[in-house]
Amino acid sequence: MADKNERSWAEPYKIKMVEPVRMISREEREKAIKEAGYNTFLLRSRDVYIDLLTDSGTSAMSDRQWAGMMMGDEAYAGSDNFYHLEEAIQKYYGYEHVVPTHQGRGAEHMISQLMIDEGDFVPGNMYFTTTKLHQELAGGTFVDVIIDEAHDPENEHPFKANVDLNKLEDLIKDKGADKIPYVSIATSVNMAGGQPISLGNLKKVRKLTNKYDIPIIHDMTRVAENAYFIKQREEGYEDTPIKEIVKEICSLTDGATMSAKKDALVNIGGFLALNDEELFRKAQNMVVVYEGLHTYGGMAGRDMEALAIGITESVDEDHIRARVGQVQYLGENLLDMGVPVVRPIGSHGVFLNAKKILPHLSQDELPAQTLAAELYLDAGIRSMERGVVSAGRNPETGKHNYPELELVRLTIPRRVYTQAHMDVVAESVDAVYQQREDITGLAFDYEPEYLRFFQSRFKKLK
Ligand code: P71
Repeated sequence: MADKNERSWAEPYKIKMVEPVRMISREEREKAIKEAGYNTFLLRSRDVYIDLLTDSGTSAMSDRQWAGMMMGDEAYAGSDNFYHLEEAIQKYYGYEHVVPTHQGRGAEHMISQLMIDEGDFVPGNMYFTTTKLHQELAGGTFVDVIIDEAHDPENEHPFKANVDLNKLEDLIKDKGADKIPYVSIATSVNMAGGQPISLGNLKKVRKLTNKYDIPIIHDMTRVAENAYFIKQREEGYEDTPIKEIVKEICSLTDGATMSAKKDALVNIGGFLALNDEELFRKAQNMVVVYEGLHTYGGMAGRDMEALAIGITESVDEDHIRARVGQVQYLGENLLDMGVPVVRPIGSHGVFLNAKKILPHLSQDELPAQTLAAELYLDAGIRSMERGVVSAGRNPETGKHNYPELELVRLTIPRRVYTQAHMDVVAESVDAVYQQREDITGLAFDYEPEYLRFFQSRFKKLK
């Protein structure tokens, strides 16, 4: 996307090392997807041509990050790299205390167990699969307080991750502030299509939670991408550096969970960051039970070094403009082709509206799962279902949750693919879109208990 009054962007790097990719034949793809039970998570990556399953842990690291890997201090305790990481988090995010974890869900596990009691309610701006599961395992119930616009894939609201303050206050009044351990606020909301929350809205959430003395825990997995949209769209922030916007977002919250595998440009890692000293002590004690010592939490020294450097790179203006710019480029190509996608185009991927593309399939025929399988068949492009399969079952009734959004996510890894790859993806989506009427649905063949989308198997309906 060309910024207003500016020339188009180009990647602020050149390529030093390449990794070959190949497309196997249509026959081989048919065999591969059948063997994978029509679940893209169960494909072997060697059978994939362009891998848009996720932007998680799939980034290309910079030469500086690789140099940092060589500086790994693999001492069991007190590794230098931990202190570098702590410094980077304090400098760029402003949180005081850091507990490293192996990835995001390790931090989600700890914050949920530490703060949520049986019977509590956790309001948030749309669920995320692992976040909600950990809240439920701790005895809580997630309550969605995102604005209604977020559930409408065609609504062009610039800040679809905003909190509906009435929904939030009604919940607090209804359940009582003592039943709400914290409000869970994600930046660049994944399940809504990579949509941002505005600083204006976050300030209001802060004011409301202050009134009831409720903390805010920030899922900061894609905070820099959210900051980019604030810079583009929110009045008064046009000239504010991304770094400052990121820090302002963090300053309005009390702590954060981070999957560093996204924004922060590493292949593995995460952390829990807290301002409250007492809670930090508890988390530090808990991490030794589940992750590792409090100065590595499941990461190698070299991983912590790469992460410290990745955080610095993630808030660089040129980087974030090219990163989000590439996603916008793909999205705009698809819009030009008339393919129904979630609008506005998100920060980390383009989300295809499977309900609209396959209107002849009921949600029980798993339109998004079906579309993801068809995309793989067409040109070996791997995407991810984000619909009824991801939404799982209601723990009380055992029935499927039926989300409004039935989406297929084309997730763009950072610094990995070129514009030509994006063109090939758009052509393939268009080819599948043209033959949409002939596509039949899927049914469950095997379903595991937790996070079923990862391991479920499906069979083709005739
Ligand atoms: C993504 C992932 C990875 C994933 C996780 C679950 C299902 C499918 C794919 C992970 C996130 C995330 C947010 C906002 C916490 C986690 C968990 N996203 N919050 O989008 O996006 O972090 O994977 O490091 O444990 O593909 P973790």
